[in-house]
Amino acid sequence: MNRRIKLSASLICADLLNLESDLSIIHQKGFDYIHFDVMDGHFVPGIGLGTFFLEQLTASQPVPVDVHLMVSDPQKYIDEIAKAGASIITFHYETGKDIYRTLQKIKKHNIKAGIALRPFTPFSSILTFIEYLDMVLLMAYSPGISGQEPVPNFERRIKELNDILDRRGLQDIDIAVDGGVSEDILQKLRINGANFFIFGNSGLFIPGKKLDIQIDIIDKILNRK
Ligand code: S6P
Ligand code: MG
Repeated sequence: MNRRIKLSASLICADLLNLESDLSIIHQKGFDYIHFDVMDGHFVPGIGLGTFFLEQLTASQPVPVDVHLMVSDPQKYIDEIAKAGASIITFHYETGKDIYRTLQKIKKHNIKAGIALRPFTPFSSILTFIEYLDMVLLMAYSPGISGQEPVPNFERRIKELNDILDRRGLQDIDIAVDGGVSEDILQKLRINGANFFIFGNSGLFIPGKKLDIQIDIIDKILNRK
């Protein structure tokens, strides 16, 4: 439970027409990552964020980028995404593709590898390879469409994963939460063991609210500064 708190801002929810300003605030306020959703319209309903954009993003600003692949065939994109400058690549267990080979492909680029899970995917499915991971990303709702509510009792799922990692002495694996991370539930997510928070429309890019003030609220809740 002593994992360092890490904050990531979900790019797809930012003000894309004023991106420079949003990204500069995120940097100044000490965010650890920019979260970059890649959607293929097959694994999830939406289509989004491609490699050219990623290349520009990593080349033009200093905050590292964590890429969340919501695609049916993650292996196919690993090299391209790593070369575009990703610092973490996370892909979904539910793709059913060769997990070990995909992890190897990511590690070959000397970057971090994460596995993402839909809300009802059991943890038993990842136990055989959990120690190879740098991060487990828990989707609080079914991926693909942002701004939904977390599934009921989602925090119990965080606790379950936290206990599994504790029992195995895997303190270095980040527990990430993606989807519905709002100021109302942040404390509950943290207490149950999450340390890597991905903020989108629910907690960071809120219409009518100023980004820097919203980050101050987050910092206060997490006791970050
Ligand atoms: C959802 C995607 C997320 C969202 C966003 C969720 O499919 O994986 O990364 O873009 O970060 O946050 P929110 O607060 O909009 O639900
Ligand atoms: Mg995501």
